Amino acid sequence: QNRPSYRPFDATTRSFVYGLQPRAIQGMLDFDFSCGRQIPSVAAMIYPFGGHHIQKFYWGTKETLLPVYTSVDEAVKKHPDVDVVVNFASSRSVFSSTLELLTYAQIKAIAIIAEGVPERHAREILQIAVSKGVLIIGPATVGGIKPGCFKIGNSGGMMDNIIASKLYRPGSVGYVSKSGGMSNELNNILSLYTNGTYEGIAIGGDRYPGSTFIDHLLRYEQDPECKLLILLGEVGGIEEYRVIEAVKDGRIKKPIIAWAIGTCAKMFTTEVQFGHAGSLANSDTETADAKNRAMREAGFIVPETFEDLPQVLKETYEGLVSKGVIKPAAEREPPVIPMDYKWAQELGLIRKPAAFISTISDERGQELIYAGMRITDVFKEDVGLGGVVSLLWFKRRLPPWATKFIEMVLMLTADHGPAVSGAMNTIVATRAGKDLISSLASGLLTIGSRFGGALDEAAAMFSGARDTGLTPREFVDQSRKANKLISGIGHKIKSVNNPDLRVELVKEYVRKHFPSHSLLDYAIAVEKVTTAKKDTLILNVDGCIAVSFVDLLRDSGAFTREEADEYIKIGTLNGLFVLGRSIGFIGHHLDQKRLRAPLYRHPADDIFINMADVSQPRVLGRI
Ligand code: Q5B
Repeated sequence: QNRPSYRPFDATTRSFVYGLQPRAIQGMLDFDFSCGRQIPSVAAMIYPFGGHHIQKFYWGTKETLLPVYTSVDEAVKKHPDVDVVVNFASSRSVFSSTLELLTYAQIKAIAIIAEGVPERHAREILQIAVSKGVLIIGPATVGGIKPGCFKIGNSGGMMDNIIASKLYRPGSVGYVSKSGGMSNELNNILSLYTNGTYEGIAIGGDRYPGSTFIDHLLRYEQDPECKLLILLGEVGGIEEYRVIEAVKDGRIKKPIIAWAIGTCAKMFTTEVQFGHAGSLANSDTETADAKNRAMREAGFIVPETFEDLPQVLKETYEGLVSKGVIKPAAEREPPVIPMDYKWAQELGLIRKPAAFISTISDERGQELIYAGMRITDVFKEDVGLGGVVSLLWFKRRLPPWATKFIEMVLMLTADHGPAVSGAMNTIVATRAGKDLISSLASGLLTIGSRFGGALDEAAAMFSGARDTGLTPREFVDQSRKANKLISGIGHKIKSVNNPDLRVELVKEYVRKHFPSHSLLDYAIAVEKVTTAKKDTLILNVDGCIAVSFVDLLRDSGAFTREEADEYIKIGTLNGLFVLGRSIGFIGHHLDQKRLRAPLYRHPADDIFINMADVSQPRVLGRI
């Protein structure tokens, strides 16, 4: 790039942002757009992790793509026009990344944002940078801003601040400060009392900044577009004295307004350390008062207090205008940049209907909440797994007999051996090399109206029959006439003579703890009819749980009749089997993994294969 050395940033400056900082980049691009730049000031991001990819940003009202490179080398080769890097690397990695950046002659300025960079590292970076003629801004800085041209990272604040401080076009005042916050304050004051900021740099608050006040003020002195200088120093260090020397020996001739912050330190009886690492007076000359005095004596324009700064600034600026040194340009309106949706929402300027409604849990606050109950209370009150199911499925706390029943169901249905359809499929999937979730899904997808998924229909059939006044025999006959199997009746291996003890346990619990069990009684009466026909046509585990749950929903007093019917209709009861059996399927998957079970292939002699012979051509129809 052919920029004079005193002007490291102009309206054609292109940069890399090191690190994934989409918000800062969007801020830089919005600033560029408001300045009227034709191309974005950010060419690419460099981020060593996560692979090469692209990210999307707004460019005014349109969108633009920026590449993310995993190496500096690739970025530099792809973008020979880039000579500035905004380095957002953390304090741990900023040293190595900056040293790497310094090996590329193309890079002429690096802003180091990280705080907490060890002083030893900062000094080593500085030494190499000086030898290579690279400008370092920072560490521990927001960076700086060149109105109308280039913005380093988050400097200048949000767009409303940038527009209000007229940073979208250059002014005539160059400043240097330590603090990013005070830079914003200066941008604001300059926009109110002068024609605005020409360039502003925050060198950062560390004891060993990569560039100091004098480096930037000497640049501004050389730059013909910069007419008035401001030095905002502070207590601690001796950098202000280097500027005093430059004023005294004539290297700085432009009018310079200065103030050292921290004059209040004398009001404290003890030593005061302000926010910055370097803002501590180690001797009398390092106090803010001594610096202000010395600067005043050297011919700087130093106000009496910081509050007087705007007035001093106004007078000096107007003097330069009247002398013709500053010729204020005609104002132009910046382009309107649409406000970010999130920001507008935060300000309460817009509203939008939510795409989803959720009523069972909330993790947005300090504490996770299940249906209004804080997770700490879930444990304090020991609601158990049944209590959690009642909160998340039914949005209410059920009485202990009901939550215990839910837990009993989950325990009873947890497994029924490896031979059942779902366990088989889980095992076959596992042995085919599938992972836990896939194998579990394979088992779960096997649950259907014949295996484990008969609860909802059983609940609907039994309650429907009883509610319409059918006797058990009439219900069985009617189902037979309609060629419909009764859901919840029948089992492959269990029978009257080989009873399913799970079913016996459920019956016993329900009879003992439920306030009423009329549908269970009805189902047992139906079972009497079906088993009289065939002893395997028992009330099976699906059926027994289903009718008992209808009794719970209808008679616990916790649900209205409409709610009870709705829970049956929306498939809640099959959820009990799915949840319980997931425990077993996971167990089967882990078991097969532990056993190192090889790929399963079903023996061919166990499959009767019958195929049509298609080796001879068949004539279809008549010719
Ligand atoms: N018949 C369960 O069939 C099974 C009849 C019926 C009237 C019926 C069958 C059925 C309804 C669905 C159901 C849940 C397929 C079962 C479960 C979990 C499990 C599983 C495990 C676990 C068994 C023989 C004769 C025929 C049929 C008649 C059969 N069912 N009549 N209503 N429901 N039930 N599923 O033994 O005159 O000879 O033509 O679909 O509730 O899945 O452990 O394995 O924990 O994992 O093969 O317990 O009952 O009997 O089909 O040969 O029928 O009985 O019409 O009469 P089977 P089939 P006919 S629990």
